[in-house]
Amino acid sequence: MLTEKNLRSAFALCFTLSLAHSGCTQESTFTAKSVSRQPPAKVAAEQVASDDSTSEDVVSESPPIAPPEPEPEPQSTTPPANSNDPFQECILGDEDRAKQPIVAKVYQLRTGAGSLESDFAAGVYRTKICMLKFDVPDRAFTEGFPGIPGLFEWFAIEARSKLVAPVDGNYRFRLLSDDGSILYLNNNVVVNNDGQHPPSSKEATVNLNAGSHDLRLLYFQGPATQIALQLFWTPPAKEEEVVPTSAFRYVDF
Ligand SMILES: [Ca+2]
Repeated sequence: MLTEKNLRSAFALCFTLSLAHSGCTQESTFTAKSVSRQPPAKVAAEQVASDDSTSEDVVSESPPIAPPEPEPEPQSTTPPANSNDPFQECILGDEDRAKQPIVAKVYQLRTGAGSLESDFAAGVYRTKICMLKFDVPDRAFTEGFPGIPGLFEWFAIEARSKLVAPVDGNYRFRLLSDDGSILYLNNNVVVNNDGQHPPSSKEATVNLNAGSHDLRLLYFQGPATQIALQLFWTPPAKEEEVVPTSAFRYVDF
């Protein structure tokens, strides 16, 4: 019977005598094949052990961690275009600038301020806000501005934007306010409604070319707490309306 022990002995004998006999070659080949089965098995076993080790290392050094919860998409705080809040925190994304086309700086005036002409220059800058349009009907103002909730009297705002005239022609502007206000277009006074007074309006007509025009609007609030600030226009062949948000373009201010 050909046992593995016998085959090993035959292989050893052939190797020692360096015989070229075909039987030896066949036997040694067979033996080699028999023996050669071990290394791959061993390598495989080692590989498994290595794999296990690697797995254990990974487990011990890096315990399973649940994937992080995806960051929730930031909710836009951009107010809707029809928001009733006239004074809003400015959201500075490009898209938001288009939605909030009017930028206004808020100044604190001295107590007892009587007009823009007499007191605006001495105002103390407090914050910057954004507006969708000038549409604050006569109402109580007790909330104050974003970031300055207590400022509801003796303040002024200086607003800037581009005003886009859709066509050439005469435009009538009406400025209603409590207290005073002044509208400038292209650095010229168009409507002067300055002074401390209850809700009242003044108007003027100007000829504008189609396109954008520099708009600056000053407003001040005297004693608490009623305020009003509305800017109306009557474009050529149109009815009067509050100048819509779509007519304003953001300017860096
Ligand atoms: Ca007032």
